[in-house]
Amino acid sequence: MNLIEIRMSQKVLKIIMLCIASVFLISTQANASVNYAQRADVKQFIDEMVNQHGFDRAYLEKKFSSAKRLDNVLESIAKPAEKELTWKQYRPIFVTSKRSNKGKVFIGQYREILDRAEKEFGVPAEIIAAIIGVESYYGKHTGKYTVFDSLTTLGFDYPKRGKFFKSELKQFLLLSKEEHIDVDEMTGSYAGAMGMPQFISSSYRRYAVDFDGDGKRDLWNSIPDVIGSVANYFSEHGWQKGGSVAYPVVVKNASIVRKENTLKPYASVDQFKQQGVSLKNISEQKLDGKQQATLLKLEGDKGDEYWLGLKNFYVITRYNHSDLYAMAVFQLSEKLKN
Ligand SMILES: [Ca+2]
Repeated sequence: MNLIEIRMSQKVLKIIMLCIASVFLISTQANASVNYAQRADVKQFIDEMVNQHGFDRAYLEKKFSSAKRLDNVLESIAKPAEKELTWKQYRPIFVTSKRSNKGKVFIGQYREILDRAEKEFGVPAEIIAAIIGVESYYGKHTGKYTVFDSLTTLGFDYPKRGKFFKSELKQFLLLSKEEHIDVDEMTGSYAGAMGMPQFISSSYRRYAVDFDGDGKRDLWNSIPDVIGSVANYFSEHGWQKGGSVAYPVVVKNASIVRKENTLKPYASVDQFKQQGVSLKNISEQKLDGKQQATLLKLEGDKGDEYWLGLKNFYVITRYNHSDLYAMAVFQLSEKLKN
């Protein structure tokens, strides 16, 4: 959601894979000479947390004096924007038989909880499972960075997005306090996405739910909490119960296709039909023509593909603002149905 920060350029992907491969070797490439607690900007931040949020000054000073600046986090985030992956490059990473087989096992194992989440939030089991499958390979890869160190590094040593990461750091400390979790135990991606669903701190505080009833919201260890939280996130972002996500279409006149894909639906299905867009699958012709959609063009392995993305497609992009991400989640979820 990143939100969750999946910047899927080829180079970044390689780095991610390298990180996974050698995570025990490089998880704390730290610059030991930095003492954050002595810096004026950090002192100001501590003042705010003490005065506005009731934190103990001595506790925060101690934490910040031992916070590590993670140089590899700065390197990862500062990579120049590179060519985005195309759909034909992106799809084989996430929409694989291996990932769908593992997803079916996951669904079988947690059927009861997924059904309960579906009933309560209206989000299908396959969509919830696909999100967890894409984000962390069903909970296997949740990130090895100490999020306190990552967010301190990014908040105070990455001016370009310092405001955002300082805000996330604040949310993170509040989360730690509310959930009674030691900041040093909270691990995640280099950009601070945590647990099996990779929630950033603000999303964790706002959307995570205690779905196993133990009084805690634990997205690292409780699968029920993870399932309920993903479902709640979708529900809160307007998931339409029983609604479709996307349909493959044929486009008669390519000039109506926008140069860049628009994530948000911007015209009705009927309007697209009037412009020569037709559904590929006849049995789906019953699609409500009044609902809003976006027309997407993706570079597939057999040439350009066209899709109508509906409201639920847009909702998936609220988890990660990427058309490729949403399409991968949708197609993986479809594979999980069979
Ligand atoms: Ca719980």
